[in-house]
Amino acid sequence: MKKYYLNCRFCGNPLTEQFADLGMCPLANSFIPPQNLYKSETYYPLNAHICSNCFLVQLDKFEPPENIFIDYAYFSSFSDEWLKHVQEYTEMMTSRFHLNSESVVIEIASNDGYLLQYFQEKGIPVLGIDPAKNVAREAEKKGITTITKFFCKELAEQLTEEGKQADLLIGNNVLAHIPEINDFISGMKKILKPRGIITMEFPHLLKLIQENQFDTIYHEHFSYFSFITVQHIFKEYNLTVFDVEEIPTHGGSLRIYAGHSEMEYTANPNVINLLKKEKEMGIDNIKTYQLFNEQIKITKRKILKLLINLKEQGKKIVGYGAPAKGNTLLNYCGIGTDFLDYTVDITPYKQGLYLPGTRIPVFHTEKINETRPDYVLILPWNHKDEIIKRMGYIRKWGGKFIILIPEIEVF
Ligand code: DWN
Repeated sequence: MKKYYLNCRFCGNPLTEQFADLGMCPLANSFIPPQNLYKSETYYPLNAHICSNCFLVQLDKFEPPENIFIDYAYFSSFSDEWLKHVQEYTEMMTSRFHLNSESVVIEIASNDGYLLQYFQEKGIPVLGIDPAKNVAREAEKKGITTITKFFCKELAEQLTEEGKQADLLIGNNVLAHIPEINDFISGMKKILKPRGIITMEFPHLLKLIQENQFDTIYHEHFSYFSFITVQHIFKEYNLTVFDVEEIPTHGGSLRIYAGHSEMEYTANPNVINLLKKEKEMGIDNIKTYQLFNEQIKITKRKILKLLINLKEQGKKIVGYGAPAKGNTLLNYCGIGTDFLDYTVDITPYKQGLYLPGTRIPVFHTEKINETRPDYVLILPWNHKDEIIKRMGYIRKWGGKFIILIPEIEVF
């Protein structure tokens, strides 16, 4: 059975242009328990293509979402900054769209209830949808009803029949994780009340290119979006994107606002300006994408030069964080325990496990105080400020931080 496609998952155009070839890599969140250390591991081509018709950057689907997201390693509530971000979002949406106890807020990929908890506190009815049973359990503990299924058109139709439609339909960092994007968007169209609003946040492809964020390419991110492409996809399903914000999360994301086109929304200046900015940056020109591969190779060589140099000086280097993106970077650059003695993470689920491919052990953050390494390589660079605040005590023994993306920094 063909397990991957060679046509654009949105427009069907044959994919002929390569965007990034990151070699062979295990699934970024397939952490290894100790008992499996001497078992084999599956590697897949990590090879992103760009559609020359709709400019959707995408990966082949080697593993279906069922094999990735049912037992999931990522818990959104482990970042204070991220919780602050979504709490501010809740306040803004409640006032902008006059949400109240009569409204219904539905979040697709609701994770551990990190966001819906703030609407719930306001007495606004919420419903979570997330297939990851282990993560959804945490949401249920917060009293947030969560349907542990993948969102799709069929589920949208079933919920609509049950009278469960959304005044506000939220999808943060989910769009990239959807292989069947056409079915997903038509499901959103279905479950949205006539005057309902959709907001979605997703990493901005323009930032990925401009800031060298090649490590955010991994198999659970099936697609990578520019604003032009998202607007085009929504329009295909009679959804109008009428507002957009550039936000700093996850290395630079977009938050879009959309509604039924039948409500005749007009695009505001933010939309017009971002379209103009993307065109000026060549986001609708295939040549822009053809340079990225070379950019990645240069970055890899710079990273290896730094780490080889430090190891030749006899320095002790450890990782901080066990993010999915870290596994792309470490596997692509060939950085194993020959460079990093271990890494740490505040997520209990990850502690005691080993990173996929490199088999670098993941410990509790306390380990750093015990071993007092010379350098701490921050793998989730998108949380740099929060992590430096949390780990500032390494200065006591002269410890330094290393950041590799967007540029190498040692400080
Ligand atoms: O798209 C996705 C994004 C939203 O989150 C998912 N596919 C999976 C995940 O990607 P990631 O794992 O690269 O995300 P983060 O947010 O960069 O991962 C942060 C990791 O760092 C988590 O394992 C938690 C950990 N962490 C920590 O140990 N100490 C995070 C902070 C802020 C800390 O202080």
